[in-house]
Amino acid sequence: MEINWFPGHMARSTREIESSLKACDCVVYVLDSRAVRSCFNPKFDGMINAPIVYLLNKCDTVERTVTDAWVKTLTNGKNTAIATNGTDAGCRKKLIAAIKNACRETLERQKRRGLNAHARAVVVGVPNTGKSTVINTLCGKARLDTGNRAGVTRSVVWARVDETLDVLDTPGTLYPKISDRRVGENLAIIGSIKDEVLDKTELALALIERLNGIDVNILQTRYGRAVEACDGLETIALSRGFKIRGGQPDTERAAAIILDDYRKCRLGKIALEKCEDYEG
Ligand SMILES: Nc1nc2c(ncn2[C@@H]2O[C@H](COP(=O)(O)OP(=O)(O)OP(=O)(O)O)[C@@H](O)[C@H]2O)c(=O)[nH]1
Ligand SMILES: [Mg+2]
Repeated sequence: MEINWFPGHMARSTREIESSLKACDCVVYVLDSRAVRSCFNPKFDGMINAPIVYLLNKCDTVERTVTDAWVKTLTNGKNTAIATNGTDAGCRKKLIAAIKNACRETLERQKRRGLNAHARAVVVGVPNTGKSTVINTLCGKARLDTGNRAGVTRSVVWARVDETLDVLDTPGTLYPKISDRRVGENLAIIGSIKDEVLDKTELALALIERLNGIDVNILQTRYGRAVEACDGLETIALSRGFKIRGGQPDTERAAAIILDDYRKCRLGKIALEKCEDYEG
């Protein structure tokens, strides 16, 4: 499945983000725990010099072992990683501490000079990973618009966390051509690509294949029968009683259902990519 979704506003946002990255004290890179590797945007390669705090966000959608492995791999000298549930106010303290720790050089330098300590962090990530939600949690109030679809935030906006920290929300950005088929599929499955530009039937078939590759019982448990890649959408439609006129199985509705079931974790806590897949 070829994915190409890089509208004008995204190109514009990428340029704006590039200049903010140069001036910030730390970068908060928000990744979706279900497809961490696929959430890395190659456009940012070489743009980031500041320390990075990687957020394995939506950690509630995968097993703890998955995020633990990514945290270990992504934490090194300058950069740190933490698993977060952006919707959970209980994460606030941990998030603020991690960001201020990444900005500590700036904060300490200002203190030494007798200045008011103040740092700026830029929040980046592909669409729908939870950037604005995380910032609302950081600020302790629903300041920014959020929504479970790609492309909610349309322009950069500063938000004050407290007197020593400001964070910049940015629109989710991708890159012009996603040449790796699996990466494109992963991003589409987790909702980082606008649904309107996707062929949902093709995507649902890819998801069936992927889930069966992980464990054939996942779909069997949910839909009460074995779901094969070749006629999986017919099987799901039949199991749910979805029919079109003439009694044929409604495969379009079945495609929408399996994607929704995956995204809402009704199939279980399932990561599409694991850290181990990339080791060695
Ligand atoms: N399950 C779960 N959902 C989350 C988490 N964080 C955010 N969400 C949900 O993910 C969806 C997207 O959140 P946003 O904050 O709008 O994502 P964004 O990265 O700002 O999206 P764009 O502005 O489109 O790039 C919303 O429905 C949030 O409620 C999380 O940790 N776990
Ligand atoms: Mg947003």
